[in-house]
Amino acid sequence: MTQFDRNFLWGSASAAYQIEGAVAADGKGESVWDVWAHLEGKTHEGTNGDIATDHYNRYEEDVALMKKAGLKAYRFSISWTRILPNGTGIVNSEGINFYNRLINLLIENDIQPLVTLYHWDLPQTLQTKYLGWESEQIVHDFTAYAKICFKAFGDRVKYWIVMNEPNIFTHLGYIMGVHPPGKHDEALFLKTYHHTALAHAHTVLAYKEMGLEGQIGSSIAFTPAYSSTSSEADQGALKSYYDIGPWWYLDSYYKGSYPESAIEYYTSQNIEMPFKKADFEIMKAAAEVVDFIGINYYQTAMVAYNPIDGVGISSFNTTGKKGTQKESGIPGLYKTVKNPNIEYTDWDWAIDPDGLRYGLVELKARYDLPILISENGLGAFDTVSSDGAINDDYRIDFLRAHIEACGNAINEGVDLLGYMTWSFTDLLSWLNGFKKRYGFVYVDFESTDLKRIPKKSFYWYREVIKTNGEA
Ligand code: BGP
Repeated sequence: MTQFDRNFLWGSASAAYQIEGAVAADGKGESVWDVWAHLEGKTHEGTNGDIATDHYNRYEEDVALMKKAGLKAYRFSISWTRILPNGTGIVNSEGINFYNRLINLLIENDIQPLVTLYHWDLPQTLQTKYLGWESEQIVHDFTAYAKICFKAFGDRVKYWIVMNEPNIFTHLGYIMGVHPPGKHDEALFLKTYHHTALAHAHTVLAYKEMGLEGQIGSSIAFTPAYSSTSSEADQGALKSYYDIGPWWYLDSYYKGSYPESAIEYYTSQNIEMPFKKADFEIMKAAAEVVDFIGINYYQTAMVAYNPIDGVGISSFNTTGKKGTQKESGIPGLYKTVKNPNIEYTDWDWAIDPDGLRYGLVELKARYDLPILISENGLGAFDTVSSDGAINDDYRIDFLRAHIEACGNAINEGVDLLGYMTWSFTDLLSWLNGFKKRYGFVYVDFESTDLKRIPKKSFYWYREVIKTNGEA
């Protein structure tokens, strides 16, 4: 018998900057990504989202394909600068109209819209004006933007994701310097992350105050981990990894606090903590009423002790040349090492379906909330064969094993709302360009009409949905 509830949300996900294109159409303002991707050497092979899959102009074709695949849900993000070109102030009705058209079309086709409010495309005006997430003013401006969206679409949208992977965009933007604004500053990383937690909390509370019928949460990139040996040092490294990583990110959103041991660590490093006592009241109030935890799951990590003169943070494999990813870590605490028991993708991401079950069970034990898998998928170099087909059996194997892991987690008591694959069509990868593909639908980025071709996995997922997870 299937473990999946009959209302289980089988779907796929995307993000505005990665698909929409139409970068300046109908009054849209500039986002930090519109600027960043045009700076020399910031993205892989100079790729940018100016056109992307041109979803803004081709959304009808894309929704028709979703219908054909039988999707029950589709997760997409709203581009803040289509709604408010300067981040605050005058609302651009053309932007509202676009998302109304998309939402209505999805609903007409029995596809539940899951809407992300922030998937990294911060209005450039706010970056210029007060350095964006570095200023607490963003909390106010973001909440105001969210309320506009709730008012415009909240009668029809029943699932809201406030933030997408705040842990990733602040880490990449303020520690690694590979996302805008390209800084390397741990204190700023902690500060900007804290501002996302506050923005999430205020937004959740605002949503609840409006009394709309629907559910709200945020999506955190969740990488569960194992210790490489059972030695005390490696076990300690694993605890540090969780407290500085996943629990720091998730506790602030879902408990309204930060792990004590991590606060102690940062304080010992003379890094100033960004919070005020009153912040925790708001964060806790939101944690009490938030409806679900969103997680984006791609892989697990294996963690080992990292000596004080050990490795620091290293850059990612963005080329797809397997084996080029170096160890990365925090000296004196932990480092991530290769897991000898599992396979890796061409981008050196660990393929670990059972890690999803393990992670879901951990989350259930720590937070006891319903969970939405808001992203899971395999990035690969897909090729079109001579008969025009894309036989992505490796993607089918990957997704099938992860869906099985979801079923196992449900059997262990996890309340799972849905499963969104990343992604529906191929799209732009922030740091990896157009060649790292995730979709059920191949997009021919070389062709002028950006031709869409369903891959083998498209037809397979259709069966999965039809049989409620049995295929
Ligand atoms: C998540 C993001 C997505 C998407 C995905 C795949 O971190 O929320 O926007 O890009 O990862 O990552 P990548 O494109 O780097 O392979």
